[in-house]
Amino acid sequence: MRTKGLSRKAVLAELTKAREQDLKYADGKILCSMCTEPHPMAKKAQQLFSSSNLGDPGLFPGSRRLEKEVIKNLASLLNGEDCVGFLVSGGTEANLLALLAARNRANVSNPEVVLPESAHFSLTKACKLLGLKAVRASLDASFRVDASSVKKLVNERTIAIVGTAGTAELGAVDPIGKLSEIALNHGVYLHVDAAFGGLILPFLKNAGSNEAAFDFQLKGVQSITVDPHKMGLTTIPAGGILFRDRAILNYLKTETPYLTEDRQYTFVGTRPGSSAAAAWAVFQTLGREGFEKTVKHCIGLTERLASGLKALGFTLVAEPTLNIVAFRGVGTKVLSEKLREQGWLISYVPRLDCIRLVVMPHVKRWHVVAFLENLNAIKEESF
Ligand code: 0PR
Repeated sequence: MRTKGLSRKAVLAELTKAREQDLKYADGKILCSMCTEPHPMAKKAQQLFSSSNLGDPGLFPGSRRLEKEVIKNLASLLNGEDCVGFLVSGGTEANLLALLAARNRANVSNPEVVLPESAHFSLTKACKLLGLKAVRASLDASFRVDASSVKKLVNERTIAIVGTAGTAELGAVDPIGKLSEIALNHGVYLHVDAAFGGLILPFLKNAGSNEAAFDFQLKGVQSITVDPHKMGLTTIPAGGILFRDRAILNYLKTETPYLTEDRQYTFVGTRPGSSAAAAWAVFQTLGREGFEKTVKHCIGLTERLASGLKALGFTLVAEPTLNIVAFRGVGTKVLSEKLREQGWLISYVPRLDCIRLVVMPHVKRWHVVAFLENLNAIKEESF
């Protein structure tokens, strides 16, 4: 810590320097992130509410109201009119809270969780923290969890089954309807990790079909993770956890006797009211129509990218369900390194030996065209 403070100008100059080192979504080269440039109204709201703390909501009733309204909006998108929930630090905390509730509800010794092989690593972290054994269910040919594998793994120690609606690697959507049946038949808790897909799937054209159901309309689903700071176009941090009904909260409750409210249900204590305000501002500004337009843009570009990759002779790992494309060809790893050298921020997934691209709202048509041209040039000169 310096002894004497710097001038405002000097501090701002240093901040600007650091900011310039950060990559910008607007450059269109970030194709590996599930976050994006926040909507201008989210940034504005975040500034307005920068001192608000949802950890002591009696001091900030306005912020608390906005959080409740955001949760209500999410619940109505996910067909869960009686839901309760919270805005948390991200999908990791949301998944942790879901498994904590499930574990406390079941109250069995040597508890186990059935996780698809494709489950996000935040669930592995949660299992470690909660003393849960993760048993892995295998995937089918389209990288969705195989429901028969899940069924075989359920036993008296199982405290929860997890399904993913939009896997981080491929955007695959597990057959949540089948998982819901298994959960109901065995009296087991089902958690859906829709951290990414939860703000895409409700806006897709075929969202109404039974086959596509992944939310609270399925009676076995007890909780859903859905993150506004991914496809919700809001500022970080904004994860979301929704529970089917209020009764589940008893398994999460911690007494906080000297605060303005005498109990908390989240893991994090001090929580930014600005996250609630920012998400609220985006939901109000865009409405359902705005989200539909954003999703249409991303899906349209994903299709353009997928057909362009095929035309260049690459193989898609799976046909995209959401706005994620994964592909491979000859020397995929080397190709990924060359793309990075050219400034493209892409992910290489060793487990699948593929390059993964996430088409977030900051990606524009000309970025896709430039990427395909660059990829073709690298391919021509290297292979
Ligand atoms: N569940 C799923 C399905 C996810 O995709 C993620 C994060 C999480 C849970 C955990 O969410 P938090 O990171 O909010 O706790 N998925 C991204 C990933 O791991 C997170 C991310 C975002 C990574 C932007 C990089 C990045 O630039 O790929």
